Amino acid sequence: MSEPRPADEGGRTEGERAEADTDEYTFEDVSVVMGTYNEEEAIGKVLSDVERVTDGKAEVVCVDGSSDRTPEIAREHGARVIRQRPQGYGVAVREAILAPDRPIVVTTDCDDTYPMEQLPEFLESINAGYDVVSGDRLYHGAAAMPAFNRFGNHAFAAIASVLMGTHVHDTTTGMRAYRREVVESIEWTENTGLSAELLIRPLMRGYDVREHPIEYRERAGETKLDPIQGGAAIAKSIVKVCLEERFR
Ligand SMILES: Nc1nc2c(ncn2[C@@H]2O[C@H](COP(=O)(O)OP(=O)(O)O)[C@@H](O)[C@H]2O)c(=O)[nH]1
Ligand SMILES: [Mg+2]
Repeated sequence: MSEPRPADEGGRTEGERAEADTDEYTFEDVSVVMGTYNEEEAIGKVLSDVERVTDGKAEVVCVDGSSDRTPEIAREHGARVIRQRPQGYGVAVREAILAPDRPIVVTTDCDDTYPMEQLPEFLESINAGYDVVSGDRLYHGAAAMPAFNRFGNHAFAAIASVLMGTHVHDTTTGMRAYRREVVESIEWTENTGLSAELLIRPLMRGYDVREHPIEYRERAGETKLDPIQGGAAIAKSIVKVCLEERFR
């Protein structure tokens, strides 16, 4: 098989190249979405990073349950804010994913742990044909993650890998890019375990999913997830979702 030619070479005319270029998604096709729950320490930085990295082109949607200044700061940064009574991570993120209509949706946490500087790499992978691009925090060691969570996340990945029969590395990451048709074609059921569900169901339905190594930073502000209760809920979701997909 011959090597594929770089996109900017070969015998294509200007016109053909321009036409091909329009097939590529840009940040004008991207919505960056997140649940926000009392994140006034982090939200300004996270939204400035998105604005800078995407040249102000990505749309930002926050589903917000805060009682602090988070929603005002988000609006000052041009984000669309949808208010929602706090009901947990997954309830907020599901709403955030389904509310916009741009063809690519990127999730993140609003705590400055995820590297918005790597958004262009996520878009590149979508343009290379992947349906889901999942940020793998554990690849570089995740030194900024509390040791208990790191252990839990390795365990979740091991359980999910066995149940799926496919090796995955980080099932509960908050940073992913999805083609809209993927998130709209599946009925989501989980709350605390939504992140794992959003990886497992697409993988088990044959979508092209890629894990992409990301840097992970220390959290600004307090975590909203109880590690023990939340961890147990996630483990339960992983088992339930894997079995449901296997016997679907
Ligand atoms: N709107 C809303 N957002 C939430 C809720 N619970 C968590 N979040 C947000 O979801 C994201 C993930 O929560 P986080 O505390 O970072 O969980 P951790 O990464 O596991 O420590 C953060 O941006 C939170 O503000 C909720 O009940 N409602
Ligand atoms: Mg977080």
